[in-house]
Amino acid sequence: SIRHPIIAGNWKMNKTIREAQDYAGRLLGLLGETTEIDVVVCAPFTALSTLKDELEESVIHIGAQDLSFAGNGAYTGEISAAMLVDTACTYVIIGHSERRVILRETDEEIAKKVKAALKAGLTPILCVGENLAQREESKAFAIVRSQVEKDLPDLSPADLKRVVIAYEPIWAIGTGKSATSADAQEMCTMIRSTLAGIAGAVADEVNILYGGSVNADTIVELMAQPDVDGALVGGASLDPEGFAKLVLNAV
Ligand code: G2H
Repeated sequence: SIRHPIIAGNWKMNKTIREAQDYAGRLLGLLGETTEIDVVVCAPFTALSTLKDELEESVIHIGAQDLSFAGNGAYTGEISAAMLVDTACTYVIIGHSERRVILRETDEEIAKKVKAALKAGLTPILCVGENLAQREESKAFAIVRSQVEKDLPDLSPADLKRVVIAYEPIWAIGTGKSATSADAQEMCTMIRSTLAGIAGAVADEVNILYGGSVNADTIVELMAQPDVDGALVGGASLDPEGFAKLVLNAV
């Protein structure tokens, strides 16, 4: 494949500074030489500066879980792309379903965040995915296609190539109920053809990940799917030994 696989851990709202420091040291010991896969740790804002100290010089990449669409100024509580770059972040999750559902983020806001990330040189990990009702009504493909089109409007092929997409069916998140690797492959193929419709051949260079209750066992079959280029991992990324095992199983 012309794509270099990515395994990104998403800690969500977990870990103190001290826990983050301990985790980084242990992960470095386990994966400090791993170059076959890009390993990313997406941490809460409060842990990023510590991760910078621990990981900046290593092969392990640092990611955030959100950013502001705005550049700077009167946006109380927000964090800008430049601030993330300042803490050595190179990735940022955008539009996670928990933010879409709980915090009511819209496709319009998400599209602006993707642009802000790209402009600052960050790699956005754009999350898309249908809920259970939508899947049961056979609307999954239409929903995901519409998210991809709305969240990535008028991007040049050069910009689109830098976007990572994570397909995360909402019914499989943190439920222990993973999509089958065939379901994941089918949707990731559809996403790639949607991207080809938007930007042509560059779609073959876009990394498309699967997320939703991925563990050290399920990763093996997922990685064997031709259009699945890695995973976004929540619960199974919280323990460094378990996460390292998952990454090594993906190689
Ligand atoms: C989906 C995933 C990571 P989990 O949210 O983004 O979490 O692996 O716990 O289902």
